[in-house]
Amino acid sequence: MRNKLAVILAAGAFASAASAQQSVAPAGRDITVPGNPILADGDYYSADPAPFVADGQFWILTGHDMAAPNVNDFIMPDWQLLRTDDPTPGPNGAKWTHYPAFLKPENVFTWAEPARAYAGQIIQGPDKRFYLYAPVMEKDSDAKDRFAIGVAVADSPLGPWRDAHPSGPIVSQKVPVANDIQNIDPTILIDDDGRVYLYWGTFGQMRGMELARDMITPKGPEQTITGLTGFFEAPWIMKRKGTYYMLYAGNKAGPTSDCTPAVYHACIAYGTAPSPMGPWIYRGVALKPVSSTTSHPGAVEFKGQWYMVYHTADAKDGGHFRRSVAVDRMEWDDSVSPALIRTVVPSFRPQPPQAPSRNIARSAWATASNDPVPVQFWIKALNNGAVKDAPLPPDMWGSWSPNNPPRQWIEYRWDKPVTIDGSRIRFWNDQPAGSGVGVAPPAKWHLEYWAAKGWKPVPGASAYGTAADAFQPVSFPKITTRCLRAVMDASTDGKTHAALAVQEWEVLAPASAPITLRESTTIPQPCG
Ligand code: FUB
Repeated sequence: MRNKLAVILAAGAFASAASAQQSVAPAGRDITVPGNPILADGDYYSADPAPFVADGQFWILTGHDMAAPNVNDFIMPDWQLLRTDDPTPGPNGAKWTHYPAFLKPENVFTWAEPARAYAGQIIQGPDKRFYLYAPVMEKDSDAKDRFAIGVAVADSPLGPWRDAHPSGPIVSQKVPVANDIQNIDPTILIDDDGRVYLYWGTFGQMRGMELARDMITPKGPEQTITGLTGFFEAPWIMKRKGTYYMLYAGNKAGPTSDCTPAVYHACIAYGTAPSPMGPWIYRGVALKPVSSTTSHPGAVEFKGQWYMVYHTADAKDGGHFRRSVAVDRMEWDDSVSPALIRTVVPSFRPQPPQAPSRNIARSAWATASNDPVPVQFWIKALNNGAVKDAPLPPDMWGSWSPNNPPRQWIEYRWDKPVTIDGSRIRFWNDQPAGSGVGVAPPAKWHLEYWAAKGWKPVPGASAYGTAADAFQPVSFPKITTRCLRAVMDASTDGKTHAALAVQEWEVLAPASAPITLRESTTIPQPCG
């Protein structure tokens, strides 16, 4: 509370000055971290990590997600810092210091709006001072998109921070040259020769530009960066053994993509170049998609070991807009030149054993009548055990297309026959029952199982409820099968058919047992 009040007072004191300054070094709180995510208890969500090394310590600048569980928006009022002298958890965990809300956009940039403290980066300049490159919203701009990149400077990561370019952002849709992209996600490199390069961008558009050695003044020209296959956002520039590496969130999607099956998800992809402005060549995937739809990388060498930081939805009550920062080792494959990055293996906190369950869907392999499913949906959402109040398309299987057929099915296959006597399904809709457009609950549905020679309706089933956004339970006398389908007749207005969507589909065994997750990547034989 003391810090919050002091920051408010500081903001008031500087309101009429040409530049703002956040004048309080915030207090940190020490925490012991047994594994990922670093902040896991749901008190503080953290996103968009950017690591840096200063004073022999490993630091992470992060954003701060504050969206309510059912809000699908980036509610990000401030930035946080995390600091440790060893990011790897030992037997007693890693020791971190957490500095919550150490900086707000409006307290350092007089020209910025509160909120939307998106992904920034701190780097130590040649003058030993720290420079923060921060995407914030300009409050008095008539640009179509008011996101802009400001630069702040401080003698210590904890501040006080002041605007290094008080006349406004160094990059926006208006400066240094007009552009029509969303100017966020800056990343910065000070090259071995002292030249400084800034990159930024999102929605598939990346720009790069040289800055003057003062770390602030655009030198130009602003260039469009190409060659980084599937680039979506979140670039991170780094250099190793003379090669320039660009990590980024990639969303080249499809059933055979090396990056992601579902377009809303992202992998962390990377490319290399022989010089800061390219030519860039795609090199592969450095981190597979995580539990949040967005993925955001940063990487740095610390005491001889490289680490990647990223965010996930893995904290308590986490979500796509309640993300949490994780850190893992990043290894190199020096058998090729330039070296490749070995795909990072995410690690987790020790988890309590899961409660036994009757649901055996999690050990099944899922497919659907509309395979390959449209890339906005994700077939594996059917049996991932996650149900959300406000799901995004990749949180469900779905069938939307411009001309929806009257019937669709989803299918589970197991490696061996299973005995079952119940099921629960959770439909999702954006249109009411009886609609012929959008996604509506099914007009009706039923279960079919593979019985020796063909698909047969599950005998003796109880009523099949069709309401969306609540599990619809069905029970039936025991059957043994290796394949089960939920067959859905689409809602119709008599002219066209709506699409269908299912968030989660459980299949119940007669008795609870420890949950088995499907580990095998081999597709079980079809039943028919
Ligand atoms: O946190 C807001 C946005 O989400 C960032 O700017 C992107 O990189 C994505 O992580």
